[in-house]
Amino acid sequence: MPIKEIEDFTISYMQVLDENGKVDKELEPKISATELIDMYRWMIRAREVDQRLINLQRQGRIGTVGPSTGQEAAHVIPALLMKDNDWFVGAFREAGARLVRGESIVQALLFYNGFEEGNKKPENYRTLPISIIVGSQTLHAVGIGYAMKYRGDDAAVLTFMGDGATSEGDFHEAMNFAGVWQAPVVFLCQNNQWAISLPRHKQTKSETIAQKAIAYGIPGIQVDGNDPLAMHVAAEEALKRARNGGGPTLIEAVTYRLMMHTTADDPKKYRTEDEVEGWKKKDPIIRFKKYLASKKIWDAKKEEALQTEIKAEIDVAVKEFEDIKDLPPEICFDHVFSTKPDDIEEQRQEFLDRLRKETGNV
Ligand SMILES: Cc1ncc(C[n+]2csc(CCOP(=O)(O)OP(=O)(O)O)c2C)c(N)n1
Ligand SMILES: [Mg+2]
Repeated sequence: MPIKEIEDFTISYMQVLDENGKVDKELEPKISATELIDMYRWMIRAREVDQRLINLQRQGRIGTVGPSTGQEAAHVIPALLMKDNDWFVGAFREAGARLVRGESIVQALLFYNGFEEGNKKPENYRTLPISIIVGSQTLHAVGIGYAMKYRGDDAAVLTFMGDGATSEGDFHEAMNFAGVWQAPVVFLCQNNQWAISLPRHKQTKSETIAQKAIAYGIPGIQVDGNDPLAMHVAAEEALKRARNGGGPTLIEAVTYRLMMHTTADDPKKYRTEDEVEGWKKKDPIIRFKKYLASKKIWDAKKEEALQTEIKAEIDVAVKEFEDIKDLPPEICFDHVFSTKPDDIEEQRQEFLDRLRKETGNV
């Protein structure tokens, strides 16, 4: 029986800046010195806030945190390329990108202390709250994208998910309909090699996550997610495609979660120190700093000034957060439904009674 080849598929991998900070001159994007420094500042801000959140959790001053240290290039850079009228539909490991979108450090502290106020957005602010339900946000992103296309709004939606989310049905339904409807959605998968204790190879048999795009008829690319320049090139192209009516894109950003899944997790139980050490050498911040230094736009003095400035900014935010007095612990019951059902009110009462008994002062 004659066999006819119908289609031939390939998946590309892009790296512009290697682990040693050496740039591929042919692929190097033209980015002004001001913008390059801005990219670096936001990545440092993300890293410092992340590390402080872990410390505060360890001191019992905030609740559980899911750190994003090591993944800054993968989420901060695409967020920086967004326009005000683009929609940000995140998961839970893009804290730095949320800072870029204008959320404050105080809001992050509120959220990680269990107060939904941390998720409050100003009116008409095109950023959805953190989504803990793995993969679910991708459907919201496509719904928003479809609505924008219907209304003739020429903005893009940037949605984030982890490698683990790609084995959820939601992700596939979202990709399928994004393809069918040519919705202006950029799917940005932060493949950090782990879904809690489940390694990437037990998550999917596919060689790459990027190739999943092929099944849905949309462009897919694998990018070195620890390379800020490659992330810049890939995200800019995908966002432009979305805004110009070219439909969705899947970007697989190959990165690594350098810290624990959340502060309630001990990664030593399921992965080796050698693996972590290997990835530390690929840290996006280290290589980007080398690149900036090679361009003679960054030095030790500037680094010190930046670190001092950001640490002071975080100190102020922590103080502001710890000085907030008017957030009663039962406030979480306010945000479950817009019209409060009786059983939620009963639960609030039960919670208050218990609190009164335990503390005697509510
Ligand atoms: C639908 C659903 N199932 C399970 C969980 C519990 N859970 C939280 S995070 C996580 C792993 C997610 O892995 P990945 O998508 O790779 O994101 P990462 O945590 O690595 O950023 C799981 C299973 C959840 N939140 N939602
Ligand atoms: Mg993961």
